[in-house]
Amino acid sequence: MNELKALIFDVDGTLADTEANGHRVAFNKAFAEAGLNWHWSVELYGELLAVTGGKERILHYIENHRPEFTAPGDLGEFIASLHLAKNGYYAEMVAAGDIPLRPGVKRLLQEALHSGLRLAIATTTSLENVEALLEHSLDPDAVSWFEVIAAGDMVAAKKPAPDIYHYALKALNLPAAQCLAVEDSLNGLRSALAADLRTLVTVCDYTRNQQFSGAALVVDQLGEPDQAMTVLAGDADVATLIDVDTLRLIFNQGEPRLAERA
Ligand code: XBP
Ligand code: MG
Repeated sequence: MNELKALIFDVDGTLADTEANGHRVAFNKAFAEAGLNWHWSVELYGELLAVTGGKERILHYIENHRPEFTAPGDLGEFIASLHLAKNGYYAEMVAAGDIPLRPGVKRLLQEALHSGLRLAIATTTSLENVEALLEHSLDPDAVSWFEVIAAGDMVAAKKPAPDIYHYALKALNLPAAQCLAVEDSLNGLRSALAADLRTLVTVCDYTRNQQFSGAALVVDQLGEPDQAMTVLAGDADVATLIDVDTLRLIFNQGEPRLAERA
């Protein structure tokens, strides 16, 4: 039987609720700064999250919501500069401590490290955004807790494609059968399953109504000793939080079935 050797974490929505009060707000500030009358409400942003990647999301918005828009110059360059400005505002918010981690994240990461599990990240957002979040919201040294940070444009195809997980597995030099992914969204789960990874889903506000067929377990949060999680799908026995024992329990329940990966 395969032994669990490493955990591969998504970032946005999984480590922290970065979207509604983080990236979304930063996108809107960048739009205003560029003199655009675009505003992404909490509700619209939830729809736009179907498209992963900030640059890809802006392009999708222009094509579907602003078909009359003409960029000043090259569209790709215009989107890239808007996205850069967005990330500047996002970095300010993270540095100000405005984006706390979700319950149980710090506890689980520390416990995993102490028990000898290797840690990695596979995310759609940029390396700079991940490092800022780890440093300011987790621990000044937290970047070094992760052996691999697979992020953003390091791969051509973003989630739900498996590329970012393939990249992380290759850098870890481990087979998928010895790793567990932690995700918050259907796009993330699809990406992990397509890379043959068993996957724990911890839903966030934007994803709690999605269907997570193929997940090893679906919970509403990782939980804390004084804040029990709710199991939404799967079997965590009597566990009230996700700790390393719970991860091993769900890992040993078996590989994702082929039919569930589609
Ligand atoms: C996260 C994303 C990202 C963030 C914004 O998806 O789709 O695009 O919304 O980050 P996941 P960037 O959690 O599945 O990785 O603007 O840097 O793309
Ligand atoms: Mg996510």
